Amino acid sequence: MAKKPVAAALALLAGAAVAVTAPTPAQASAPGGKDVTAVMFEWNFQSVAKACTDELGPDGYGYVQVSPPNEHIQGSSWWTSYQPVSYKIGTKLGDRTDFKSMVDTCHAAGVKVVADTVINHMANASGTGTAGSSFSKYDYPGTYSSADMDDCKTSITDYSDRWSVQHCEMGGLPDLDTGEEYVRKTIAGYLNDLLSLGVDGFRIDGAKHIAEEDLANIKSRLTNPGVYWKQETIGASGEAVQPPEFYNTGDVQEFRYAYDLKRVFNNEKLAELKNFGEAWGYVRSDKASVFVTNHDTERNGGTLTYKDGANYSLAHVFMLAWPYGSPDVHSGYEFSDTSAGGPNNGQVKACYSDGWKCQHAWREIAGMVKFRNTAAGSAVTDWWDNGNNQIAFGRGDKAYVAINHEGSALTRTFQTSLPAGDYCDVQSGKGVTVNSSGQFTATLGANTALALHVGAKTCGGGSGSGSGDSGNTATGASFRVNATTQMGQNIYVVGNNSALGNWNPAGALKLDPANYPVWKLDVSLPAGTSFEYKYLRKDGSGNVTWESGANRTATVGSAGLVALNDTWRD
Ligand code: ARE
Repeated sequence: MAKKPVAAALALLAGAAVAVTAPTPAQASAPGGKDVTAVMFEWNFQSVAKACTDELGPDGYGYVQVSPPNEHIQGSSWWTSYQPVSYKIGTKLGDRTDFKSMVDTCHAAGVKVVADTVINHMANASGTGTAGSSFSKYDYPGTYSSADMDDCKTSITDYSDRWSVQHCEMGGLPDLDTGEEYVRKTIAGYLNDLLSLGVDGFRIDGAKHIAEEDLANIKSRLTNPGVYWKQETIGASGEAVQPPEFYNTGDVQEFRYAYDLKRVFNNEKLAELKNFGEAWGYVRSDKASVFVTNHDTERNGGTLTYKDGANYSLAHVFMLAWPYGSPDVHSGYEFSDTSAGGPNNGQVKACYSDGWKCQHAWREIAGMVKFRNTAAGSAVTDWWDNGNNQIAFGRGDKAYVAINHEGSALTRTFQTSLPAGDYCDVQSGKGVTVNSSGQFTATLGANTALALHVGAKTCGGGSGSGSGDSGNTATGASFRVNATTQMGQNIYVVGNNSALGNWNPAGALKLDPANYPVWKLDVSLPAGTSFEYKYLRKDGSGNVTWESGANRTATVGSAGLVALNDTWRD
């Protein structure tokens, strides 16, 4: 992730907008081609392990990021994770054994592990931590004493003052004196412990508040000083400390990318995205870590969130298709209280249950991970836009995406650089044929996307499971139902054949809320099948509510999917 060949191409793109439509510059190879991280916010370690096996590995994610694993203050709020008490591995998300087992399971699934690490400060509290250690503010027996804290004991108020940002307290959180030998050694000891458990990378929380030379010193002490290193460096104008200062130690999170995607998808035109990236003043592509949302900004309104429907899912489609930076896909939970911790103390019994959103598994998002992996190293080609909110572009002869962010359908013959042949649109699960001129004609519904890549030639295989793999249905039913739900409720479909659960609610198939309030699922059924079906709703306790009215009926045609666009009947 730190080194990507697209950087060179992007440097060209940044310099001249015309390069966007120019032929693809030759790329060497695509080392580390799997650069997408699923950020499993407040998921416990056992649940992360299961997600690695079931979804992240098969979907092609390169990394999974987990919430801080070290001992912190107790409490139900998620932000307790960010108040360290010691560097013992042990929180409500799991103990050292759970953590190690998760790392091993994820590795077996081909997914590397990034730990969110909080090394700028300690807890602003007194009591007993999640692993049983007693502590008080400025004194954490066995780890640090007051001598290890920075000189400034007041909160940062002026971000234009470098000394204050890097020596004073972030919101009252006792600041570690990272210039001190003992502190550097102790932090490196913690990171080396995580490396010994198999961790592959670190997200450095509050990196902006630590002098870059201190971070470099700590990193130089690691058993693997080349470890992936992603720094939380919020760039803001007028501030003394800016992200590029941290290139030397690793990647930097480019927050403006997410802020701008929100503005463009909510209020402006997608056509503007033609030169998105360094030309917008962002950090270097090969150093950028990007996201549509993160755990802070989905709560403070800075970015799009799962509450934004298609704007949110289409922004992910764009992010994953566009060669700038290394994307994080935040996978969190529904909330109304911005402090609320993860449901069930982080245990995810099933995706889309108990408020867990499982964004990493949404078809629109998951299907784009392999698109990105396949396109790695190929620059943007064949850009098209309608001057408004319909755009399309290719990634050389590897991939092509179209996004219709308008309120009516788009029918068009698209020009690609793809080899002729049959492809699967990994957004809809429908087949698309590219002719010998590289063209195909398709209709995109309002607020939908279409995405093709050479790694997904056919849609055959398996019913839609919500896992979002590129393999979708060859023939069958494409259920879409507009249904509003309360937190913890899910929409299912059930019908009169075995694929649809034989009218048994226990065998009903759960729909995917990726474009909430539209729930959707594609189910494999043989061509020519006539069937009856109905939607039902289940709450977190398993109570079932059937929609009203007569059974619905449909027939799968001789080829392709029967598209069902329904509205829940109260
Ligand atoms: C909690 C309470 C506070 C209390 C504090 C100490 O909410 O009221 O003062 O405890 O008792 C998270 C939560 C915080 C929480 C903290 C500790 O978000 O609310 O505080 O955990 O439990 C700055 C930093 C940036 C930081 C953001 C939040 O630069 O590093 O603030 N982000 C990371 C994490 C957070 C986490 C922490 C750091 C702390 O991602 O989740 O806090 O470990 C401008 C500046 C930014 C600045 C921003 C907000 O945009 O450019 O640099 O971000 O304002 O101040």
